[in-house]
Amino acid sequence: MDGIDTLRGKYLESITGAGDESALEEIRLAALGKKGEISLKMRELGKMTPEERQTTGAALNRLKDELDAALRARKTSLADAALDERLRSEWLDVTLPSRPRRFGTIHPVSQVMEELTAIFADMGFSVAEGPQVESDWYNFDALNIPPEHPARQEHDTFFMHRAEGDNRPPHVLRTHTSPVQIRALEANGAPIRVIAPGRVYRMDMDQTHTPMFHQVEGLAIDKGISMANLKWVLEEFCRAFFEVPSVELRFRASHFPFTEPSAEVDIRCSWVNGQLKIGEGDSWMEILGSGMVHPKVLQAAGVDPSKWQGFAFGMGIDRIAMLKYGIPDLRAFFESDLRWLRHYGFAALDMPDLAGGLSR
Ligand code: 2U9
Repeated sequence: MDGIDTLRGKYLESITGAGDESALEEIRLAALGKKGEISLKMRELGKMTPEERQTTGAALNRLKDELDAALRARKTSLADAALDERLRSEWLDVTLPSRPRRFGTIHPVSQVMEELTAIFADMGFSVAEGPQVESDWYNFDALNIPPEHPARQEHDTFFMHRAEGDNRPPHVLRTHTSPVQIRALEANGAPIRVIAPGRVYRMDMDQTHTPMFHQVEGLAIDKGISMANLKWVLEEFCRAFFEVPSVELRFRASHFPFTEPSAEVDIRCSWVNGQLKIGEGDSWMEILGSGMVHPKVLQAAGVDPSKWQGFAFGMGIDRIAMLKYGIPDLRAFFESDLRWLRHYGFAALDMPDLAGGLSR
């Protein structure tokens, strides 16, 4: 029995002193494993007298249970201590303010594109897109601008390269988004109501011109369309876009190859302390060009001009963005100056919608 008490003392002490689970496992094997001290002692029972075997066997079984319980208790207490330590060291103050992070902004051109798309969509116009490198047919001929037409020179076109000896007319960087609408007409036929916003290119660079700028053009073809419809659509657009209760437009006769009759459109405005006010005043400002689509243009797009007619218009997106948001210099639009972008840019969630942002 003395031996058993010594074993108990030895193993209980080492269990209490075990620092981690692997130390506990080593102790378990040394005491209770197949070749452990207690298992060996169990094997010696066979050599004992029946009386000795009974008392020693019972005492060994009690010791086994006791050590087993002590091992489990120590294991639990080690796990609790480890968890306490993690809770202490991995403490996190979730109430701390987050680190300041710079957000990007929406470019005024993108914002204005979204705004005008929302307004025209509300009037039944869908959005069409097309290539920026165009054939001269789609950019010029189909729009009633034949090769010898002076308007070709006025467009300050960028021409693409052709291989030596290839005498086909070169492709061009589109000078307006009109080819997009020719393609939309060809693909869908009449009736149609589309706008075509996008980049256009002209070889021009000064205070008010950049070689790449943005246009939106609109096209509505149906039966019985007149300039009265054009006027209403443009007035509704200007009222919603500039967020004013009423606008007044003035149509001045003009000339474009792709429309007949053609008109340049001015909006009533005034300048108060150097600030533009749209909708009231004694001044007029040109904001877009428009007209009834020329029969030759309809024909070129595969639409019968004896059955269908319609209006078209075009305006500069950068320009109306400058007017609406008081941006003074066009060239800054494309300089990617972060300070400018942060100042004039819009928050990502500032999405235009007719119920909220744009008054109706
Ligand atoms: C088709 C038929 C006709 C589009 C039109 C204008 C008048 C116009 C200028 C405004 C300022 C270009 O950005 S700007 O320099 N545009 O004055 N654009 S009518 O006429 C079309 C378009 C497509 C099939």
